[in-house]
Amino acid sequence: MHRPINALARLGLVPVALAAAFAVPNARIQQQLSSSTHSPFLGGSIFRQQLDVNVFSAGQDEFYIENDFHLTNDFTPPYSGIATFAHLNWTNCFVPASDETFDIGIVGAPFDLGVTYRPGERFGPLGARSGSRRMDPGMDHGVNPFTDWASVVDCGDISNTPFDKLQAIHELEAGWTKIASRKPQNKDKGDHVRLISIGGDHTITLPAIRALQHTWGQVAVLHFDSHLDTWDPKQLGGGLTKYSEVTHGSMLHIAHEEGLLSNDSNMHLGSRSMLFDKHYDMENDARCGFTVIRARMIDDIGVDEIVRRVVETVGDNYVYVSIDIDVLDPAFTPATGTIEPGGWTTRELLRILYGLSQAGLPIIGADVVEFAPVYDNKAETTGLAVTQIVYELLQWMIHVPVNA
Ligand SMILES: [Mn+2]
Repeated sequence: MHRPINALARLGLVPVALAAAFAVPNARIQQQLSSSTHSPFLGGSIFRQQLDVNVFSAGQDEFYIENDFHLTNDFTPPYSGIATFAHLNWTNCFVPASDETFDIGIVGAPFDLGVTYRPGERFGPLGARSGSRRMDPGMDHGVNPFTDWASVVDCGDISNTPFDKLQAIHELEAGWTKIASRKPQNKDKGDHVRLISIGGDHTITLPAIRALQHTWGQVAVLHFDSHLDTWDPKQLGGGLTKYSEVTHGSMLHIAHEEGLLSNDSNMHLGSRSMLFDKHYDMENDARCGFTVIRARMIDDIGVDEIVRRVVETVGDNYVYVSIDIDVLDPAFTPATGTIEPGGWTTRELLRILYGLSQAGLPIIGADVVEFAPVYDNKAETTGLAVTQIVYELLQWMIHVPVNA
């Protein structure tokens, strides 16, 4: 009687006492079912037949899962397990007690207090890890960036308050500074760890490069984005309070004011948004040290010429790569905060990043921002694009080791 429960108990999956407790109500239910088989509904329904579960389970012992099934099977399906980026090992990069060394870390910055349109980017790191689940450190095609010279880990997220924007920005900077103090595993390939950060709205780039300044000094920012993000806060509806000035559209203006950016080596790539004041905005942008390659120029000059111009502009500066996924067309990344039609394809962006990698530009850090998973489609188009961009940035870091 009641063999399934008893069998589970035999395998240690259900306590014997629990199996015994199931026996009584189960018998009552069977009685009730058999006494109601003459009702009009049950007479014509699939419930009419009284099924004896004991008949079904008889003779099926060979199908019971052994207790140690998961210990003897090496294959782990990509949709299972706890979500770290690409199933990488998790290292708590923020506590001194964790002394595990690594060379490249993936780190989340769940923050969206600086958006002007759609919120929800605080879920970006979670979405990216979910989107990366088909990637696996064991998968090999050409150079495997997970198993080449570098130790690559998932650092988890930088904790920051959802209640106070300025406090959260301080906490994010403290998180990146803490990680920057870690010693790399392969010191012959570089004297500092490098990070690929996953946003978060674009405001997070400001505390990220604030933290990098101690190590690398001024950096050339390659800013892939449909917008300028060098807006003077007073152009962007700010200027009311200190709190209102820091947004995902003004952080590069502030970074320039703080002396974090190289003088004339920064670039916007893929720009196409409207301007508030085309004279003032562009003059201010040039003052912040940026030149622009607009989105539609790709059809006139092509990928190779874009790469050549970037290499020429960057010179011998260290490069920080900041990728707002709204640089891509909404067809490829619909799940973002401030969408602008007419952007690049995923393939074009990946090919440009590959070109810059092959040119040997010294990449010292990167972020991929503005992914708000709630607006993604059922096929997770945006999440997949985000993780493929992270993968390409990782390839670049593997290809070009950097010393400070
Ligand atoms: Mn942006």
